[in-house]
Amino acid sequence: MPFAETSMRRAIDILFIVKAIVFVLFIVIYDVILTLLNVVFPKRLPIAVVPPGSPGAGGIWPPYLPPRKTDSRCSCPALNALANHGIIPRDGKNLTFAQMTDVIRTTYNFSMSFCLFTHNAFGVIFKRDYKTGTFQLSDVDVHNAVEHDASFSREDSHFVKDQGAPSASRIRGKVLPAATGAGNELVVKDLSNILGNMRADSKETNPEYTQALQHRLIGSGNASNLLTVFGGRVDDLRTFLVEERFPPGWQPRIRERFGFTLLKFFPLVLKIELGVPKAGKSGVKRVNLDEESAIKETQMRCATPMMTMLHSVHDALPDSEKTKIVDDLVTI
Ligand SMILES: *[C@@H]1O[C@H](CO)[C@@H](O)[C@H](O)[C@H]1NC(C)=O
Ligand SMILES: *[C@@H]1O[C@H](CO)[C@@H](O)[C@H](O)[C@H]1NC(C)=O
Ligand SMILES: *[C@H]1O[C@H](CO)[C@@H](O)[C@H](O)[C@H]1NC(C)=O
Repeated sequence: MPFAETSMRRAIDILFIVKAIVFVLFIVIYDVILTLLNVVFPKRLPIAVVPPGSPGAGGIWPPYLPPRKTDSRCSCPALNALANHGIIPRDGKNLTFAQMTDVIRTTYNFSMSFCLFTHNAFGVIFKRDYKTGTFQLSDVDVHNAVEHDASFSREDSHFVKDQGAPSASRIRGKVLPAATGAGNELVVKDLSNILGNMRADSKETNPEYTQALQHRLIGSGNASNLLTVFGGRVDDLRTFLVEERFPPGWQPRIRERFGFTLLKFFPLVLKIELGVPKAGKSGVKRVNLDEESAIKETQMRCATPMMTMLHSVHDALPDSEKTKIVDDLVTI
């Protein structure tokens, strides 16, 4: 019955749209309420942002281990860091969206509304169910879904297919040196400039370069997170972006009691994106690769076989011993 089939499909489409509208309305109202509560309630103390009992409380993060070859990683430093610290499974596999919402909220202090919104959006982009769907980190990297060219921490996928590993030279050479803040931090206009430079460079060198509007906004969204979660601080970002690890004692710089809301996020994203100098315009400070980066990269490559060994020792230990041994090894 083609007629019945069409009307059925139409009914399903309408149901989907109605559900989406109700969901967005719910998120908006929820987000406004949390934003207002943030104004009323005092901020958390800088050392007490992570709630007691969650990983990172008191600045104590579970041990860091760099990823193994078989582990799944993606182009997002924030998600990789969670796996590198064992806050989500270290292999980066069999993750659920609901689990991610929880962990991201307590680790980076995004608001509940922010997490519900972004994770449902990921569910839609990747066509998985929010509650039951599972994914592994590398699933995030479908080119031009979320992952896109001219990233802060990755070479374009045209040049480097595996987007799971950060490019230390890019971060150390093109991102961190752009900081102009008084305390060596990246400020809004620095991030706009970096994005402008990255896009101009990619356009020049990458024959497959694209940058659709949604990718510009995701890029500026990343920038806004570097500014808020990390306060733009270069010293913290060096560890976080290059090693995808939390500096010892680190806590998110978002201290609002109910987390970072969408109402704060979107205006900042727009501010950064609108500040991006148009490609080809002069006056953009082009920063050069510092020599330190080459040395550091060699050191990282040498450290890899040792880390593989460390991983196998770590895996073989009883749980009670795991934390202690790795901590000892890391402090050597
Ligand atoms: C994924 O996790 C679920 C429950 O969390 C478990 O039942 C399932 O066996 C896991 N699958 C794999 C491939 O690890
Ligand atoms: C933003 O983050 C996504 C991963 O979450 C990454 O694929 C993308 O390249 C990043 N964009 C920029 C400009 O860093
Ligand atoms: C951040 O905000 C939430 C409220 O959404 C709060 O319950 C949580 O303890 C905070 N987490 C962190 C890491 O700050």
